[in-house]
Amino acid sequence: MAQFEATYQKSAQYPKPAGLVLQYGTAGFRTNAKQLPHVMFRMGLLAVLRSLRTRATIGVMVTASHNPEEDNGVKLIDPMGEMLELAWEGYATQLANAEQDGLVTALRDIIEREAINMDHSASVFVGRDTRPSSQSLSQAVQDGVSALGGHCQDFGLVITPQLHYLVCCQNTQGRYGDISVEGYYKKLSEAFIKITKNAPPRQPLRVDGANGIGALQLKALEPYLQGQLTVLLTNDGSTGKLNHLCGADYVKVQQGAPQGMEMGLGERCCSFDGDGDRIVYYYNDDKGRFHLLDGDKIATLISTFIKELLTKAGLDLQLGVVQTAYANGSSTHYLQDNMKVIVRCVKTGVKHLHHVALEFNVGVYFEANGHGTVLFSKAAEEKIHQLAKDASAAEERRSAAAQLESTINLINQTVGDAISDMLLIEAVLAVKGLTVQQWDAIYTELPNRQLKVKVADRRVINTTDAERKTTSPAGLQEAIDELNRKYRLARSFVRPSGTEDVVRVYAEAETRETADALAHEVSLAVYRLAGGVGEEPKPLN
Ligand code: 16G
Ligand code: MG
Repeated sequence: MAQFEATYQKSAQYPKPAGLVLQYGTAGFRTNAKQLPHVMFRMGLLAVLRSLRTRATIGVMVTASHNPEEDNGVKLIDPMGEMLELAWEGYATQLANAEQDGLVTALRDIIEREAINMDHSASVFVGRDTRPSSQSLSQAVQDGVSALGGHCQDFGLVITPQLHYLVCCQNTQGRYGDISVEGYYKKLSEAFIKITKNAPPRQPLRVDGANGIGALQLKALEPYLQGQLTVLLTNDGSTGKLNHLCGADYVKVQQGAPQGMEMGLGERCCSFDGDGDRIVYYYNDDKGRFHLLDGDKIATLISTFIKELLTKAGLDLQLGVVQTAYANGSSTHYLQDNMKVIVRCVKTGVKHLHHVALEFNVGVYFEANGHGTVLFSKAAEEKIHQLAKDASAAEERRSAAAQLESTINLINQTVGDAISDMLLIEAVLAVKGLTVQQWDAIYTELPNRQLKVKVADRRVINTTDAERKTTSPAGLQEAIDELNRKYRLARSFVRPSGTEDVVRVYAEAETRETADALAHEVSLAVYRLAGGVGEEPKPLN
């Protein structure tokens, strides 16, 4: 076929470095930008095949999120704005690693296995972050799409969740929202204004934009908020380097403020990550101590708000919260015991959380690192809409349903979205009249510590029960159980990282000292029983 000949010719412009092997992981492909042009071209090809297979528009986002500026990456977005289907992650890896001479064979193989009809037309949406390498890499994606005869629409600089939104809008013929970045601003800002219209004026919010695309997009959206929220933006990309000493990941890991953030006592501050799909909040108390409000605190705030509205509306809809093993034990207890909501624990990785959240009428999911959103089932949305327009219902019930309607519109249900999450948090704080300190005080976190242990081969560690227990190597779980019994309110677990060549250790306990001691002792157990390399882990204090 002529298409294949053209593809083969064009691909020579994007040669694959000999011997380079990359894998499509939870975050797509991610590595130094210099190694990626051929991967981008080929993901353009794959997006065409995926589009033909699903008969829908597919998204391709060029970003490496919170990684250093020199890195880049690429992720495909499925028709409803979900992450790429698992089987296709395998095809992505296959295609990216094929040598030039095997490229057409690799393409034909996917076409055959998926019974793809090449006569239809394909449609691909492309977006990118602000990295210096992103523009040319995005061009490589677009060249790949064109080479296979697909139609490409370039949305330029967008946060990852905006591209998810745009793909979903396109494939629902605009029912999810207008198919434009402006449509996104309008949908979110109108919902925000509706929810907060009767709330008293608020102090401004300080936002760390990680020197990335989130800053640019927030700046563009702000006028649409019509003064209902004032943001003071730092790390807006005008001078600093992307993710350098700033951004959500930096703040979460360092447990400290990003560079450039002037935090007045008690002021609300938040940080986005480099592609705008994660957010954390924080403030300094009157003793100048730094307090982080991570994904667990966000999930609690949002689920409390929605649960209260459901109760007021008298709607019998089941609300569930999905967490990972990293969720602080206090958050899980608070949700289960005080709020009486169902809590589920799943393996690390956004797609696992998203998947389980779909089981509820209203599924709230957040990773402790600040990635999360809320999913409303079709049936739930339908009931809420019915009630909101039911003139015979009591005023209180109807107005709660109207607030829920706006909440649905404010949330980007396709994926975690720093801007949408920020607006929702701000709306909840405004409506409930809560300060950031009051929000923080909803429950008190157990002191916790995360450590890494280097081992010869991290695959010797296998886990079960949503990564909360190990099944190998022999004796490790027994050792961890015994250590957990030593301290009050103690819990710890270990798991091999999916993104780094290390074993991760998490421990929490009643006090800072015991949490640190437990984390250290568990690290030692991993080191001794799972083939630790280098120096033995040292006590923290
Ligand atoms: C990836 C995941 C993130 C997870 C992290 C864990 C997505 C989009 N991203 O970044 O959800 O928290 O990996 O990293 O799923 P780790 O396995 O190294 O601890
Ligand atoms: Mg990100």
